[in-house]
Amino acid sequence: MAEMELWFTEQQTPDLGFTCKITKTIYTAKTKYQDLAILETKQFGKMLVLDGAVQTTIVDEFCYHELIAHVPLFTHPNPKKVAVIGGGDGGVIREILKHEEVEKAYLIEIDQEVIEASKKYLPEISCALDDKRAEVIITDGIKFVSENKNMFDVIIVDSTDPVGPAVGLFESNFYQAVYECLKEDGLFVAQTESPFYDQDLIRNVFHSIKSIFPITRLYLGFIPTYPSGLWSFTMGSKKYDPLEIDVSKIKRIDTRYYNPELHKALFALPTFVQKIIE
Ligand code: AG3
Repeated sequence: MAEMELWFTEQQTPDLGFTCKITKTIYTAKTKYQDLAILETKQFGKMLVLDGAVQTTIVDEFCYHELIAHVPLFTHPNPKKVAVIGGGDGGVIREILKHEEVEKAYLIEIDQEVIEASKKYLPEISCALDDKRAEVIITDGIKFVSENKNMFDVIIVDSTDPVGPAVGLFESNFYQAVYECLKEDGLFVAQTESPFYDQDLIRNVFHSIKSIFPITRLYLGFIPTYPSGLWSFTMGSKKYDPLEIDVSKIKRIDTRYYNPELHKALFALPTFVQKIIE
C-alpha cells in the first residue's frame, strides 16, 4: 500500500502556493485572535503557522530574527531598554539578549497562546523568554505604545501580515505613537513584507514613517519560507543613521546571518526596490 503523504500549503498570493511535506501535526488551536498550528515539516523542521501564514521554522528562523534584531541594536550606540511588539515565539527576544548592554527586553504580545505554544513546542526559539532580563506583557501593542512615552531606546515590530489584529501595526497613527514611545535618540524597525508582492504596502509604510522620523531606511534579507524569499524591514530613527555607524566598532556576537560586513550592505537596494520607495 502506498504511504499516505500530508502536505501543508500556504496560499502566498491568490495565485501561488508554498507547499511543504508534513511528518506530524504537533499542535493546533483556535486562540482568541487566530488559528495556530505547529507542524513538523521535512524540509524546515518545526514550523509555526498563524492563520495559514508561515511565521517561523527551526531551519530558517535565524535569518529573520537576526536581521530584525541586530541591525537596529548595532545602529543604536547604547540600547538599554528594548521592546518587541508581537513576536510571541520569542525569537527576537533571544537575539536582543545577545547584546550585553541591554538591561531589559519587553515582549508586548496580544496572544498569550502563541507564547505558551512556543514555550512548549519551540524551545529552540522561545528559550530566552524565561531570562531575567526578559519581561512578557500580554496586551495590545497599539494600546501599549500609545500609553507609554519616552520609554525605549529601540522598538522592534515583529508582526504578522497586515490582516486581522496586525492591520493597525502598519498605520501612520501607530508609527506616531512609536515615535513618542521612544526616547529622544530612539529608533525602531518593523518587518514590512515582500518587495515582490507587497509594493503598495512598502511604499505607504515607508512614506508614513518618513513623514514622522528624521531618518528612514529600508533594508532587505532573504528568508526562504516567506513569500518570494526576499523580505523587507523598515527603520525609523530620531538620531542614528545605520549607514553612518562605524562598523569596525561592532562587537562580534554569535550569529549565522548578520555580521558587521553585512550591516551597511543590507541597505543597498536593487533598482526595482529603490523605485518602490522613491
Ligand atoms: N513575523 C512575520 C511573518 C510574516 C510572514 N508572512 C507570511 N508567511 N505570509 C514572523 C514572526 C517571527 N517571530
